[in-house]
Amino acid sequence: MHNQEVARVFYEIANLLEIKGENPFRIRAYRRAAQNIENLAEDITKVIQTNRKIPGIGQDLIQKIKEIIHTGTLQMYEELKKEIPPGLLDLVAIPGVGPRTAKTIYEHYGITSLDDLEKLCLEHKIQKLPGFKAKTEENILKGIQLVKKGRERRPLGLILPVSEEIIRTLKKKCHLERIDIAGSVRRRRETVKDIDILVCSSAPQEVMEVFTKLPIVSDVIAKGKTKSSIRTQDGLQVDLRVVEKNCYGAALCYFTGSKAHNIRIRELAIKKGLKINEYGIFEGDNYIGGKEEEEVFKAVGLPYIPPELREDRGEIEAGLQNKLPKLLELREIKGDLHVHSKYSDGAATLSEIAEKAREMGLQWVAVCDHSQSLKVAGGVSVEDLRRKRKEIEIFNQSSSDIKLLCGTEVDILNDGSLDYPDEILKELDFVIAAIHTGFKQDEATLTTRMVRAMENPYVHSIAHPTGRIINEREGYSLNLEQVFAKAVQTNTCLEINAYFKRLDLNDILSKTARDKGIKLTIGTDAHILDQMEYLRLGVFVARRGWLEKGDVLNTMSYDQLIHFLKRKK
Ligand code: DGT
Ligand code: CA
Repeated sequence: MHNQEVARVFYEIANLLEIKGENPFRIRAYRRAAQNIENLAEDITKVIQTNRKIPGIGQDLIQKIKEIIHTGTLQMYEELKKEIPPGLLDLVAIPGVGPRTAKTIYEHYGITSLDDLEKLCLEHKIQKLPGFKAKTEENILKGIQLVKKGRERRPLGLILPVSEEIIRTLKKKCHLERIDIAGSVRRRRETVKDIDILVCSSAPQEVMEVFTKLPIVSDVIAKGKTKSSIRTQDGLQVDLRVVEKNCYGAALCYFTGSKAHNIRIRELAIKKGLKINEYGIFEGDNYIGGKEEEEVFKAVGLPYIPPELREDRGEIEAGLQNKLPKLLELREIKGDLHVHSKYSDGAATLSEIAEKAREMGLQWVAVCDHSQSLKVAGGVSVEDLRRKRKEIEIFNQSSSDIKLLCGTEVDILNDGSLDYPDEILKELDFVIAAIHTGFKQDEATLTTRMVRAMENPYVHSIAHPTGRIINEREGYSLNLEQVFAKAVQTNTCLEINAYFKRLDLNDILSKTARDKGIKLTIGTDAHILDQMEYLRLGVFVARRGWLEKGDVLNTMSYDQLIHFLKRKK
């Protein structure tokens, strides 16, 4: 996957140009291109090879992308970097800093490192700069914390494709009996520190050779007979272990974790006079099993526990009482409840969206474009919304398999009213309401806004309810207890936004919502077709939140869904 690499270069070019004070259109073009590339669910190399269009990317940028893929960098970027003091780009990467702020700070204090900036903030020297406030300083400090955290843990949505690519290559090039992703990636945690891979092979040396020479490798940290570690060009660590056939299941359990879950399993084992570790299940010194994961659970009196639940959040107790949930499966999902089309800032037409849904084996899609006042995101006027509805009606009449729902992601305005009048909302199949402005309001104001939106009889769900963006922004200050209570009272659903940086509601909050009887809606928030593939990330969150088929609207057939959505009205 070169997507991240290419996107990063383009983002940095945009920042460098901004520091230099270049043409804003040129800067925006690079940033948009970077965003669209980052959001591709497929490898950009493939997209370019097959001559497919990427929005915002013309011939000039395609040449640049090819150069990055072939040489690992871009001449023009390297030249630009020479014009800017080293380290300044690191400051720009801090959320809440940006090129202009970084430039001002640099001009006054001459610093270019994160730690120096943190020190200046703590000494309250930043708020003394012209045009800076105490709040700016506070936000920069928060931003620094986020960057530090982000260096440690990256979003699953970016790491999963890398893991899968490694597995594919190893399978193709080595003699393997078994191979699995373990660790937090297998448990589908929203962010991960590194990739853990487990292998069983009759030719372990060959596996180590191939692994340490993968094209993504930048350093080999360790290369041994049974364990090797590499670092990718992106700075991500990947560990690979080879284990014997007889202990494969026990090792897979051990290296899947979580650590907290493993501890509970071992305690149960001890109570039964057994010992369980990565080498197997033992009675005294006698090996009595461990080839399959199921044997480990069985030995301690548990049914198989899916990896997503292994966090010691009640799965052991539930398992012992045979009350584990029957987790939602990706194949049970029949549609996507949040996709943007060309009507607002999406790149695809209605029929392209339908075609993508067909390809993914879905049955329907709710096309939810932005509402009229969200001008930056191509908010749809009332007139265009009616045109869209007509187009969807005609589409549905002629489509025998895929159905579209005419939806909107209506803005919750600053006073809590909605960005379309009720007469308009009531004509739509599906309405999600979202906060896109006034993030910095206080808890009471934000909560009241959201609660008011839920009181509207035409609002079915709240999109990305907490507003957090992984490694970039904390959620809005909301009183979630009140939000959940109002959702119950008004029969309003809450979204699990499946976009890789959002995953909001998260696993724990999804479980809380479900326990209260709230239904969840999974929506990818796709702005380009490839992003519809993020649907699985939404399912992962749901599974980590103990959700079953009946807890999410996405498992309904089109007719069931339309029937259900009428209930609120
Ligand atoms: P992360 O931080 O995203 O990499 O999360 P994990 O869970 O992948 O953590 P990692 O990579 O440190 O370890 C992989 C698994 O190996 C972990 O989930 C459980 C197991 N493990 C690692 N160290 C220990 C340990 O000291 N004790 C136990 N019981 N298990 C361990
Ligand atoms: Ca790990």
